[in-house]
Amino acid sequence: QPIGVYDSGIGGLTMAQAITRLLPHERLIYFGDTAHLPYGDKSTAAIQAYSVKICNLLIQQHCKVILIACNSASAAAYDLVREYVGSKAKILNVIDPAVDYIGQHYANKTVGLIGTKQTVHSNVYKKKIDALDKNITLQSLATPLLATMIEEGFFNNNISESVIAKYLSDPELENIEALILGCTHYPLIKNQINEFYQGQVDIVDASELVAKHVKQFLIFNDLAATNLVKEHAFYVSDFTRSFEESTKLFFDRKVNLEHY
Ligand code: DGN
Repeated sequence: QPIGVYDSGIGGLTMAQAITRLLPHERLIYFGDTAHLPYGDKSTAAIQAYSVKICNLLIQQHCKVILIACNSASAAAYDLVREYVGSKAKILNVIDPAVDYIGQHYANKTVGLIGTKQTVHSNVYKKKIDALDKNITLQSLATPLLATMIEEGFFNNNISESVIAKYLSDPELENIEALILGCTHYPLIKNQINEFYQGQVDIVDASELVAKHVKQFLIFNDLAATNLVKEHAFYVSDFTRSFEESTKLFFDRKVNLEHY
């Protein structure tokens, strides 16, 4: 049985890639909800409705686990989707693995978070980090241009450099020891963020943490695949060139996109 992975667009591919590296036997079914991109500016109700529709498809495709590979949807829809899906599939989100990591490494410290408006204004990271009771101060900044900029292919160039520098110079992010990349698109600009901080701030990229979490989850629940049977499948709700090019970038080959 496959693992379902979904995001508004290409962001979740950073998670999908990390999972395929760590778990080469697992088959993935990826859904990029490109017709409704970006999720970050949508209402909670809208993101919940998109998530339910996508989960229905992934369940029809017999996914054993569904990873909400989007922070905005993890913030807006994780609880609802878990309840909706019930025992038909296990639902994982991308926020909990990052929060666990922060709890283990940054007690009594100040940590920054960047993400979409939905993620930051939901306060989900703050609530989960406060619940750890480790005296961690979280300073958050919504950076709504970043995901759209990345989705349009603007990364590793001087335009993305200026946008990144403008956001990261915000007083809200002063004196932080680590920065959580609270959007699954941001691993694509991790190098540029590192350059901005010149190694002074640790960058918490959830993709590897999430992949490890998925692995542990599969092993613990005795759900891990033993031999790869079929190719991964990719669905989109709208064909976009940027999505097609990104899948090439992540999977080193042209993949067949199906419309749903
Ligand atoms: N990649 C998504 C996230 O992690 O929040 C959403 C980005 C977007 O749609 N703006």
